[in-house]
Amino acid sequence: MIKLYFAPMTRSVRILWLLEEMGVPYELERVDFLPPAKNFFAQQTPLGKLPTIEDGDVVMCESGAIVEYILERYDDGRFAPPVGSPERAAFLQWLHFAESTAFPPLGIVVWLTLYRDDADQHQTIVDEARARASMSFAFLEREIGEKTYLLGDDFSAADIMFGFTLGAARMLGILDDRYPKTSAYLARLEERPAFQKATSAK
Ligand SMILES: N[C@@H](CCC(=O)N[C@@H](CS)C(=O)NCC(=O)O)C(=O)O
Repeated sequence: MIKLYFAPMTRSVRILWLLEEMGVPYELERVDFLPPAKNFFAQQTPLGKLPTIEDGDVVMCESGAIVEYILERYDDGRFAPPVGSPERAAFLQWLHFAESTAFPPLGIVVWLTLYRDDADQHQTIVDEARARASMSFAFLEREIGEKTYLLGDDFSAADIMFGFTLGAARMLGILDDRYPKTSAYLARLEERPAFQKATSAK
């Protein structure tokens, strides 16, 4: 059975959300998130990061990779398009865009405004990071258009990856009513019972 090391409000929410959507049995190991002001890789998990999973001999961190692994091993085709299909290309792009392009500027804002207490000395960098984050959401706003989910009518694990990023952006005041389609898309994600279970886990 998959063991998920979990702390609320961290990227481990993505994995819990996915497991809940899929109905895959799991064991939740609740740990306290230690804000990384000084030490990295210091979380109380086998690899020092959140999320971390154990699945038999497999031990992994890195949320996007964990999502792909769980899908490869346990999905029956409901949460990702087939390998090699055009839809798969879009799926992979959004899955990775969520963490590799959209999240990094948010990480800078979090780092400078929440984990350090000298944000006033870095206001230009914080402002630039917020502006750079906004560009990703402007891109998503154009791309999501009238679609229900990132791939169209079908929900996929890429929506889980992006849903967490959007939640963080809204919490930081970066995702707001400048992006009505993106905000409506996030609201649709929040209606899902698996999202609610993952985000209310204590
Ligand atoms: N790109 C990684 C980022 C993982 C990450 O930085 N997680 C945070 C919690 S959301 C963490 O463990 N921070 C403590 C640290 O970096 O040591 C992923 O998507 O899993």
